[in-house]
Amino acid sequence: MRKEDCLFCKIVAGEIPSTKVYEDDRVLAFEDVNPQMPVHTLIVPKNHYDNIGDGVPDEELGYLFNTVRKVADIKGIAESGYRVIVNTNDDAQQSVHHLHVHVLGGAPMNSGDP
Ligand code: D5M
Repeated sequence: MRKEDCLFCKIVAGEIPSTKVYEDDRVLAFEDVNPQMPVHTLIVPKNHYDNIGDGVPDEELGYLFNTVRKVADIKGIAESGYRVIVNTNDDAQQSVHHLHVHVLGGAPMNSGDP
């Protein structure tokens, strides 16, 4: 499943470059172009879903969140700690409407941080 004119579908397809952190047949993790923390990696399912409420199968969601742990290991923040954010729709200011998980870390965070 792929959506025309979706930025992250184009990144998954390699049509727009990204700095890859992890990839397998189901997910892609890449560096956020506008990092809010020393570590700021995005993880997307290769299938297109607008957001977490877009009928994502449980198994797909589980796989996506398991990838968070892999990315935390790869980025070396598993022990120091990290924050996981999934912005959804307007109130959360979701700007790219392809489900994605932000993994943020690499420095101590305060409650007002992302
Ligand atoms: O977050 C969408 C995130 O996507 C935001 O942190 C910037 C990031 N972004 C936008 N374009 C790119 C490209 N081309 N590469 C990498 N990262 C990108 P949201 O949760 O929707 O507000």
